[in-house]
Amino acid sequence: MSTGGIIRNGRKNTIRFGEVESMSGAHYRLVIGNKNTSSWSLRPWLLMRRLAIEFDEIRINLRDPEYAEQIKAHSPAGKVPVLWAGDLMVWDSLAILEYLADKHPDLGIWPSDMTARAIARCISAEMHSGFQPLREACPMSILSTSRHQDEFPDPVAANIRRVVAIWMETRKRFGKSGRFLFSKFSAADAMYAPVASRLKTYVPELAAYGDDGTAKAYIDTLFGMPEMTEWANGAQAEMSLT
Ligand SMILES: N[C@@H](CCC(=O)N[C@@H](CS)C(=O)NCC(=O)O)C(=O)O
Repeated sequence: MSTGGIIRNGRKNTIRFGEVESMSGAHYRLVIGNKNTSSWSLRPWLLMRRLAIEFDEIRINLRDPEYAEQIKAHSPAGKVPVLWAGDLMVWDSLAILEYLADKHPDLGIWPSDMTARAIARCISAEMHSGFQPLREACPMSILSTSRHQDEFPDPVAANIRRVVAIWMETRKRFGKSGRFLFSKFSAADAMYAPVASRLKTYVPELAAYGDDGTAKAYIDTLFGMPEMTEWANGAQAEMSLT
């Protein structure tokens, strides 16, 4: 593993895996995988960038044959993402979002209304523990736009219909005063951003899965975020390295 140096405040053209990209004075360190494909990594990264929570970024190349050893240097769980807050290690994307919500109650990481918050947690947990057929059939590849498929096996199609229904229902019920699921960007949007990427890459026509235009517009909202562009640019920069 390249232990590398520290890149200060870097949004550099040249990037390396295994290096620490540092924001001066950042309290957190976020260990992530490849930006093109590491869907779990995108969730906390997007939330932290969007809400301007500063962090040092450590990238592990999951295509390196020795990646498992490299992750183990950061987490015995052997998975990314991992958040280091001082000497506290928080592994697992959803646990990281919950920890950040505890640490930064002023940032509105979950919706402030208790009913909305309960639903936000339900749909986030449903994403976190479900949609395996969709995840297996349509791995995230944020830079790919031409993998459209006209048909999917039934379990995958059922997942797509369920995601569309969740987005439509949530937007209609809680999203009237903004463009995100609960109007304002929240942890639920962070959890679904990689799902949006999958649908964008693989599903040409969401109307076939019940969309009345809400799901399509929501994907556009997520991909219109400058932070998503920053992530995709990072993915592009990594491609030359892998
Ligand atoms: N439930 C975990 C899943 C994490 C996960 O599967 N991460 C993948 C990368 S996206 C990983 O580390 N894969 C390496 C491996 O399984 O060896 C979370 O939410 O953080």
